[in-house]
Amino acid sequence: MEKESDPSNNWGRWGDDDERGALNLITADAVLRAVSTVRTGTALTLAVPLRAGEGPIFEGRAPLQHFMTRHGGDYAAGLKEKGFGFADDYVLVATHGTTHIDALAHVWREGAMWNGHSSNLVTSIGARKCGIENVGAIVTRAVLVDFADQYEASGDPRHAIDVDDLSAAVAATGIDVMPGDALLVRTGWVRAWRSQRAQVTAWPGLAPNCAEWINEAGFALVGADNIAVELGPSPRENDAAPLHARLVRDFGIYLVELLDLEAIAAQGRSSFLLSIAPMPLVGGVGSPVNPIAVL
Ligand code: UVW
Repeated sequence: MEKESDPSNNWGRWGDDDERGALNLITADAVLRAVSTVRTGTALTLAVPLRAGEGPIFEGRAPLQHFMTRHGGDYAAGLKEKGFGFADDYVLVATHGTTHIDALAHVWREGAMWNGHSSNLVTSIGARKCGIENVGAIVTRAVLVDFADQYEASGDPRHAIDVDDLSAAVAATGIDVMPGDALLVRTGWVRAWRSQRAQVTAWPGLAPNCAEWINEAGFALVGADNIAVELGPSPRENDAAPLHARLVRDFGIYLVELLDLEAIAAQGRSSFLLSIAPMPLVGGVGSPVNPIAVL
């Protein structure tokens, strides 16, 4: 049962022990609303390809490594199997090092993460509260807004999308946003990065003043084709990630980063079914994902 809302945060709204935050808004009705948007049955991935040694990836995180542990060379060297051959491989990937979802245990401020859980519960052996395993399967309706051309036209590597831009773009879709919907924001950064017109040191994104509006609209998650959903580096001195702090820690709203929104933008659809299934990595603070849009 939901408690009365507190405009300063959503702590306690889904119970004092809650570890799932705004995903509680994705009810069976929200899933059925997503299903009702399906028209053609076309399915698209929203993930950037995983390539060994390549990004895009935030500075300080190591790119993915891919190791082949069984391949044709073993057989060429004389390895025998009974009538067949096979290949095996391993990947070493930062959970936030490609298209990914942040767990609620990813961020905190003043010693408290989502719902007031202590940041001391996140240790070198993993998160004892709010780990990524709490997410489960996400199926909901996505609302897509597109600022890619505005970013290109601005010439500003840190083009800011503020609350007026965002609310006007969502209103222009004509969609009546409902609790549990997902907001997807195409900033244009992945397109620019791919054609070597952008760096991982600066990216366009949502301004800090978007947080309260996103929460009041009822979005359960926000995804974007940039490093951090929010504008980076932060426009606020001494506040490295203001939108992470408000959305993830205070409101329990999930962030999905480094999406590839090029193919879905080309479809000209503002709403569709979105499915995201993080790895059930117990104690993980994020997970690579391959989000699927169904049109
Ligand atoms: C950054 O904040 C840079 O990204 P993420 O939220 O994945 O950690």
